[in-house]
Amino acid sequence: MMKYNVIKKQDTRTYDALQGEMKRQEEGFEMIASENYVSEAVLEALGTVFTNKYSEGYPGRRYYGGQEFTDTIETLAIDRAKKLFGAEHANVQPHAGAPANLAAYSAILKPGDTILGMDLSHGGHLTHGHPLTLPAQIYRFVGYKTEADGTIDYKKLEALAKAEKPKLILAGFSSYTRQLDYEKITAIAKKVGAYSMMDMAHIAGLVAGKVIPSPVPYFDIVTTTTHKTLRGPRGGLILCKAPLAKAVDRAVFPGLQGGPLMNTIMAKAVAFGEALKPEFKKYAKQVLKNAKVLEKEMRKYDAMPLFGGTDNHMIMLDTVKSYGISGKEAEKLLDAIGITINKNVIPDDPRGPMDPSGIRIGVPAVTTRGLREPEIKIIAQCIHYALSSGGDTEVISGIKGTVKKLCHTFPIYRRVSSR
Ligand code: DSN
Repeated sequence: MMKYNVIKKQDTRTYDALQGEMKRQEEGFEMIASENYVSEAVLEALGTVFTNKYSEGYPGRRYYGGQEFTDTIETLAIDRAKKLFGAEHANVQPHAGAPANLAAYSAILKPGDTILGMDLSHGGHLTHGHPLTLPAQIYRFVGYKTEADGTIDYKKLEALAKAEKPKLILAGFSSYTRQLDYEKITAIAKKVGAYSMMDMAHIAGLVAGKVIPSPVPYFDIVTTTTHKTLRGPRGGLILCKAPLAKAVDRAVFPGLQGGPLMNTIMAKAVAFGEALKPEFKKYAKQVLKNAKVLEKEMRKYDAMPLFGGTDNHMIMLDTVKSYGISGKEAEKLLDAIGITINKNVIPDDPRGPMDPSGIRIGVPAVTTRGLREPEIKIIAQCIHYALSSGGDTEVISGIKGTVKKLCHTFPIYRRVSSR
C-alpha cells in the first residue's frame, strides 16, 4: 500500500483526512451496491504523470503534440474494453456514468425526442429521466414500472412504446435486482423504430465475468461506469455498434467533454486487463453467490427482499415493512455498526428520497475483500440484529465489535494485492 509520505510532509490537513478515510474503509464493510475496492495497480495508475497531459481528440487524431504514450494507453484501454465485452466499438473517455449517458443520448437523439426509461423508484437511475437532471430538460422521458412480483411486463412495455413512440428505449437500473430480458426489450425497440440502449453500470463486472447474460450483442448502445462491479477507477465507458461509432465519439468529444483524464484511462486499461483474467470470473461468480446467500439469510429473518429476490449483486429491503423503521434510520443504525449501505426509495415509495422506505445492500466490495458464504451469514445476522435493536447502545456496540473483528480478518489491500 502506498505511504503518501510527500503529502504527509506537505499538507497535513489533506493527509489526515486521507488517513481517516483509509481507516474508515479498513474498519468497516462497504456494502453500497455501487462501490468496490480497486487493486493497487489501479490505484497506482490513477496517481501517474498521465494526469499532466492534455489529449483532446482520439488516438492518432489529437489536437496537441506529445501523444505517443497517451495514444498507446488509450488504444490499450479501447482494445481491452472491446475484447472484454465483445463490443464493436468502445469510447473510454467519459469522465463518469452521467456524462456517458448524456453523450450517448445526444449521439442518436434530437432535443425533444422521447425516451422510455425505467421509473426511478422502480430501480431506474437519475440520468434516466429524473426531472431535476439536464437530460430531462432536453428530452421527454416516459417511465415504465415493475409489477407487484418484481418482474417487468414486456407486453405492457410494448403497449407503452406503441403509445408513446419513443426514439430510444432505455434499459438499466441502479436499484433493480432481477435479470432483464434483453431480447424482448430490443425487439420492442425494433418494432416501434426506436434505438435501444442499456446502462449496465451496476452489473458490468458480472457481464465481464460472464456470470450473467451480456446486453452488448443486443443493444445499439451500452453505457457503463467502470468502478462498480467492474472494479476499475471511477469513470465511464460507452460501447456501441460500429455504425454508431463516429456519432458516439463526436458526442463525447467535442460534443460534451474537453480533455480526457488520461491517468483514469490508464487505470481503466489496467482494470480491463484484470477483468480479462480468469480470477475475475471467479470473483464475479462469488459476487452472485454472496448476494444469493444474503437474500436467503434476510428471508430467514422475515425481512423480505423486494422484486422477488436477486439475480445480481444486491438486494433491496423495505425497512418500514420489515423493521418498522425508515431507510434513513436503517442506514444510520448500520453506519453505527460499521456497515455502510444507502437508504433507497422503493417502488412508488410514499416517502421522500431523503427519508425513504427502504435500503439497498450490495456485496461487490465485501466479495473483493474475500468474504464468502459463511461470512455473509454473519453479516446478515449483524444487519438483522442492528435493524431490530431499536438503537440500544449496548447491542449496537456488541455488533460493532463483531464487524470490526471480521474486518481485521479480511484486510482490504493485502487481499487485493495478492489476487
Ligand atoms: N450513485 C450510483 C449508485 O449508487 O447506484 C449510480 O450513479
